[in-house]
Amino acid sequence: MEAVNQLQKRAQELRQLIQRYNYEYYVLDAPTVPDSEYDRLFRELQNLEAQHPELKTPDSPSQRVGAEPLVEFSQVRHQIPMLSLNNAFSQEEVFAFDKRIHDRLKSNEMIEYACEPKLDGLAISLLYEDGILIKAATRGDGITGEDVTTNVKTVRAIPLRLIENNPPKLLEVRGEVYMLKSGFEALNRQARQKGEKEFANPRNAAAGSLRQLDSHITASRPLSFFCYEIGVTKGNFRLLNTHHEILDLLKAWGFPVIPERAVVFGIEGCLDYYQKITQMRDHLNYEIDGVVYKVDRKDLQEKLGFISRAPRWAIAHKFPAHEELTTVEDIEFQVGRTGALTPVARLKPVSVGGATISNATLHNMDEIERKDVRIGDTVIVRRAGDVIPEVFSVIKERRPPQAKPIQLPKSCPVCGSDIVKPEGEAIARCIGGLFCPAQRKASIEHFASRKAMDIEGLGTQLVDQLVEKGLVHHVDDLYRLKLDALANLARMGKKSASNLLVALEKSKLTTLPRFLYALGIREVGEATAHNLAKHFGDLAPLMHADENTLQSIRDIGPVAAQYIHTFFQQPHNLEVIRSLMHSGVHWPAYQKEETILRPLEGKTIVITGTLKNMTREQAKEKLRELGADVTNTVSKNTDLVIVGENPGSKYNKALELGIKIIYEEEFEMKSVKL
Ligand code: D41
Repeated sequence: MEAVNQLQKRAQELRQLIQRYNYEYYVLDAPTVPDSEYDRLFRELQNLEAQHPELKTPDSPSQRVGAEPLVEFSQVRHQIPMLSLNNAFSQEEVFAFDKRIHDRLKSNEMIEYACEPKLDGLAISLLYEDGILIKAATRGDGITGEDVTTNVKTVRAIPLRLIENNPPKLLEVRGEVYMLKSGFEALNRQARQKGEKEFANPRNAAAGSLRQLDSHITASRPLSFFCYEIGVTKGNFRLLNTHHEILDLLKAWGFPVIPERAVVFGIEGCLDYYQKITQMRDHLNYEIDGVVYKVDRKDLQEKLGFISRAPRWAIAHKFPAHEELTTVEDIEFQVGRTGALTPVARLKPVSVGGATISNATLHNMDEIERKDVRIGDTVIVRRAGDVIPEVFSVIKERRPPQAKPIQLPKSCPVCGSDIVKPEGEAIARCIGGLFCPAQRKASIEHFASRKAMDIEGLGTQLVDQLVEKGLVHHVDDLYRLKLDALANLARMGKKSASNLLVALEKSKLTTLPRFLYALGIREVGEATAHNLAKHFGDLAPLMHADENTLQSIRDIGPVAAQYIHTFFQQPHNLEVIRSLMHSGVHWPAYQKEETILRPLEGKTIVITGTLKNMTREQAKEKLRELGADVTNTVSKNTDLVIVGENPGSKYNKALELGIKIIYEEEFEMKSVKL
């Protein structure tokens, strides 16, 4: 018994030491022991836990090496949505931001802003229960993300336990996981040596590393973390008055905060900060794409609230797009799903803002003429964030005498059909339709894409083969593919072939908007597909709708209406749809707009007391989105009163009048379900 106690004591000692050295290294940036000492203690703990698994604790640093691979990530709904940031690309926009704030606050007092570099990483949410990390999720769309707990635990800069003896019951810390520039370069060097694909930029590398089902892979990647806000809290937590104090507290609790943060006076202070960070940018060991300004005072933040998912009190001041010089080696025309010809410049490879670029879009013929791009030209290429790199302009002084002007091809480079470019339109198209292999491939790829039928593993190369080998002519042929035929394709084994069949099978259960989007009807993007689904509720009434009915729907104009109507008039399209459904493609009944979107329509709701996990403005906005009228006085017409901490007289009034009351926690539970 005594011996076991000894071991337990040693294990705890080791965990504490490792935690302390981690903190010194990642948060204070001031290690006190050499790496070798750290590694020795780490191995001792690992051995101890291997021999006595009962000594393992949920916050043990030994989990940082990875765990059993997952089959898939589960979805996590954020209790408080993770907002996005509005962007400013110029000083004017930054001044306008400051002015809006003063106008809304009806004050001309100078505002104090908390400034931070804007990391080019991946936003995540970390949930601590009684001071122990229990869940980590990606931001996703801000409402739901993916559970990446096991992977996040391998990131050493993220504390597995708070440095606090009396931690809040629940604490959500949000921040950015990013990859160090040096680590990113080393990773790409390795990939090059192994003949593997390189990551385009540190952001993709961070995202790709966190979205690994096998956390051992994540553990091997040089990821780090900076926190920037607190989300949900429960118990023993008093919200602080300013953003910078929150970061101070998080730092004391063991979270890395960005060392370059600062609090400045007024918007001029922000612009000075922008200049300073611009100069430091290339010397920082992480990629940033701008700086963020946040109103420092929490009470002002609350007054300002947010609008369409972004706070009014914060803005990202972006750096101008990265640019580089290179030469145009050739210009090719790619044929897209709708036959549109896109000229693409093949470039002498050049590194722009950390990513190697060898192709850049020229958009269309008009653009080529306007910019007068010729083969052999020296050009400026630009990459802004995630968008496709483009040829920005030509350096005419460097044009070689033999530079070749570009002409629109007369026939499709893929199928030989005629090319038409209607007068006054920018886009030239191949008229081959589904006769053109390029269009066929692109429509199949679109059908399989993530936002459409989401058929995992069906990428460009596989689609190319399927179409070229004649295995797939139209999208419905996908569901008739057989194992043997698939396994015989290049770069496919039995295993990947059967994975694809499983993915195909899985894709059969879809949703109406996904299916509509997947069909690839011109002008029907994701949003339109949703609107159509909401309006019609099912496929049949949509198929029979005339153009007038279609035009009456939100965001659908005469052009889209005509495309949709014509699409469902084509016997060929009807045949494909019938065949898809015959193969088992189906979707759950879709609730029409009225019932799904505005469940609180006609209800009058009052909020009283202080809400802990959202501001009153956030709560109001949410309720209004759901259709409710939010008012300030309780009367017999009130349907519901939501009660936070220290409620006022409205609470008594509600009790008096016998009006339905729910407490904040219940309100959150309900909204989580809605
Ligand atoms: O460094 C960043 N990428 C960063 C992102 C930052 N320093 N601060 C941020 N602050 C916010 C708010 C103001 C909404 C709390 C953010 C983000 N949001 C953000 N990251 C991804 C989406 C939004």
